[in-house]
Amino acid sequence: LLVFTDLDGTLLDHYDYNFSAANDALSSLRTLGIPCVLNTSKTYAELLELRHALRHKDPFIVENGAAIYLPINSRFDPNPEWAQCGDFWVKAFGPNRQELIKVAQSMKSQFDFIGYHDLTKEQLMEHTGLDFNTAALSMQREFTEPLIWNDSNNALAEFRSLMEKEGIKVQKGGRFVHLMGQDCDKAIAMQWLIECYQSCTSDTVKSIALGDGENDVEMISKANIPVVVRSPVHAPPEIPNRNDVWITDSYGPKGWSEAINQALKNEGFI
Ligand code: 2M8
Ligand code: MG
Ligand code: MG
Repeated sequence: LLVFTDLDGTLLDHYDYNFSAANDALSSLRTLGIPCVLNTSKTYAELLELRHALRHKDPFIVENGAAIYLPINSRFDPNPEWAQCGDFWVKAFGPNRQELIKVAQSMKSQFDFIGYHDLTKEQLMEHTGLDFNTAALSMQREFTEPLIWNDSNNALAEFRSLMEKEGIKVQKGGRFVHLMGQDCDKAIAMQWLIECYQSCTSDTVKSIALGDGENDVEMISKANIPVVVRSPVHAPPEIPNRNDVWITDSYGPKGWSEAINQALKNEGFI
C-alpha cells in the first residue's frame, strides 16, 4: 500500500494546522513500513519544517505537483535526469513562478484578485492563520502562484479559460486559487511516483489518495482507494467517474485517521 495525502484541511486541521488526531494512524503506517507521500500546495521550505514535526521520512511532492523530492539513500536508484537538493533527489515538472506572475499581472485590470507576490507577511498571516515563520517559508515559492480571489465564480471561470490559453492551470485550494503549469498537478506527480515504486517491486502497488479540495480531485480519482476528507468550510468535491469514493464522517485529521485505519483493516494489515 502506498499513501498519497494532501496536507491543509486533510492531514492538518483547516483552521490551526494541528495533526494530533492523526498521530496514531501515522505511527501505524511507520510501524508497518507503508510509505506516506505528502502531496501538497506547500513549498519545499515549509515541508522541511513539517517533516520534522510529522517525523516524516518518505518522499514528498510540493507546490501542487510541481516537484517531487526523494530522500537520498532510500530505495530509489538515482536517475541522471534528477537534480540534487539537500538530502533529496528532485524531479521537477513545474514552470518558473515568475512566468506565472507576469501573466497574472497582465490580467489585474480585468479581475479582482491579489497575488501572493503582492502580499506582505502580515497580510498572509491574517488570511491564513500561519505564524510569522511559516508565512515566510510559504513565500519561498518556485513553481506556483496562489491568488486570493475576490471576484465572482463566473469571473473565475472566465479567468480559467483565459489562463488555459496561456498554458496555465487554475485550481482551487482551501483558501487560495493556485496558478500552475499545464503539465503538472498532484495527480501527474502521484502517477510518476507510483511508477517509481512499481519499478522497485514485483508486487502490484496499490494506492490510496486522501484530499479535501478541488486541487485533489484528479489525484483522488486516479488512486485505487479514493478518499475525500470532509471539510468544515466547503462541501465534499465531486470525484468524476468513481462510484466507490469514501467520504469521511469526521473533518480533517480525525477523518484522515478513520480512513487510514479502515484501509489498513481492509487490506489485512491490522
Ligand atoms: C496555500 O495552500 C492552501 C492549500 O489548500 C490553500 O490554497 O489554502 C499555500 O500558499 C501554502 O503554501 C500555505 O501553507 C497555505 C496556508 O494556508 O496556503
Ligand atoms: Mg487541502
Ligand atoms: Mg493542499
